[in-house]
Amino acid sequence: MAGATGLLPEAAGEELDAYLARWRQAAAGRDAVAETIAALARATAEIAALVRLGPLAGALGAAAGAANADGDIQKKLDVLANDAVLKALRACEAVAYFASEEEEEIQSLRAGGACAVAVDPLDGSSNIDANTSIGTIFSVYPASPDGATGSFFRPGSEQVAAGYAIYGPFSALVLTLGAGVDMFVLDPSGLYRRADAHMSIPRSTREYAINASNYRYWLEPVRDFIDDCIAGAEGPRAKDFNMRWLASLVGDTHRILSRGGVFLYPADKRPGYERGRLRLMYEAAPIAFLVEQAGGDATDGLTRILDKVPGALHERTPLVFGSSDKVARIVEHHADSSHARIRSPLFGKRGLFRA
Ligand code: AFP
Repeated sequence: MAGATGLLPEAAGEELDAYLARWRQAAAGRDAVAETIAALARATAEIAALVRLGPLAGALGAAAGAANADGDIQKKLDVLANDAVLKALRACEAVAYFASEEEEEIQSLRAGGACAVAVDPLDGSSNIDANTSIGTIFSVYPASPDGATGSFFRPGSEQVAAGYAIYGPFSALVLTLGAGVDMFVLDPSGLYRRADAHMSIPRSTREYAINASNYRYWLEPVRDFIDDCIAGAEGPRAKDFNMRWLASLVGDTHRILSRGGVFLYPADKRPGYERGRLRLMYEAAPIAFLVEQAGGDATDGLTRILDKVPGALHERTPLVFGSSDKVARIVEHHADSSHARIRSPLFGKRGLFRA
């Protein structure tokens, strides 16, 4: 039955503000994180309203006339999204430091703030004019007494919150505060309402996500894994697989959180891709926190993402995450590559004794 808005059932979910109020009252020391998440929610609701206008808001996918620190050409929406997040965090008394894909340096916002926030303000920029899902990714750390660098150059396991906003057929905020993953859907009035208590990733999957056009650049462990998937029921895995690739980390993550799967953006042989394409601090680490909280795993092929410490603001990392059985198999492939591989005609070009 339609609710007061005429669109929502009466039993629509709990508003994010009420959820955060309950969370902060349940234990001491949570006020700053709750206020930071509320500020990020306001900023992402503002970005969602802009994205919803599409071309009516002007050419959001057009080049903004500059490149970011990592050399990516900035789109208008990259800049507008960064401005929206920075404005909301400047107004939030809880936030001391701000790191962003669109900023050359870490910004100090407020002395005495208890939190440090790293963001990819607009992930999936190449999809803006294609009207496919894009998003904002965020990571929250306790501000360090050692200042800006101490607040961000640390293992991702020290995050206190992480999440993303996805701007798609429905817009939503997917959030972890360290006790599972919840989804809040943006309703027509601009409020986030809880829609899914504790998203979880199935251990196994038959679906992988990778940009297959880069096959010739991949290193052997990734090629071996994908070859086995493509070989399907007649190959060593003895089952068929499916592939998806949205070229939007947020979109691929949301699918994997919703139904399982494994995502790979590996290192490859192209110049500049020696560590893949995705950035550790504001893309891989927050996604890894969410994925682990949902029962999945995230690695660079050899090291757990949440154990890695960035050495630079825009440092890249190979990224593999999703259903834990498949992540484990990809790690095995990477471990195998350090040993002579048995070449056997029985299984074409690869080992007889493969797990
Ligand atoms: P853009 O924000 O520049 O579109 O990059 C998006 C992204 O960082 C990530 O969201 C995708 O998974 C990945 O790049 C897609 O990379 P390819 O275009 O090389 O497939």
